[in-house]
Amino acid sequence: MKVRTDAVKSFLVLVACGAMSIAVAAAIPSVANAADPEMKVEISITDQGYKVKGHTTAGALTAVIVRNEGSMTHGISSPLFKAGVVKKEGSGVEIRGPKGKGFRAYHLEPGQTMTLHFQQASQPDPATGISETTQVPFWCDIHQHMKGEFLVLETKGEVGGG
Ligand SMILES: [Cu+2]
Repeated sequence: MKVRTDAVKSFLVLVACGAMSIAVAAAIPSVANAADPEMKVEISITDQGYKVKGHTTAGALTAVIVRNEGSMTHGISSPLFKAGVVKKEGSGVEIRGPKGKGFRAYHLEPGQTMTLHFQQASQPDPATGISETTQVPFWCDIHQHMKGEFLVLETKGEVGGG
């Protein structure tokens, strides 16, 4: 009887080890994904307004990280989020327009963070064919005096040396 118990025990140990190596193997691809060259723009919100760190380039996938460091609910809205935001992660709530149609804003409670994965294509001037650096303006739909922007740099033919 004792021998049989030991056999069951070592079988269980083997199963546990197997599960662990599967877990380790599964963790490796996500570490590789985190190293993807995604651009980053950080927006912190206080009750006074927005603080923006960073910029992005046209066509680049960008993690726009929004933090509400204020004491009340704040929003962030931009016409360019409608087409540009491919995915939202974190606590933000999407606010729809009248009758639940269309995007209006994202709302964030105090202390919350969300990430908007954003991408804006090059927008060449139809007359000249030249693409220029553009701005993504945004504002708080709750407190309309709160405004900010980040830049989308055009890299084609405009980058200086060095
Ligand atoms: Cu606000």
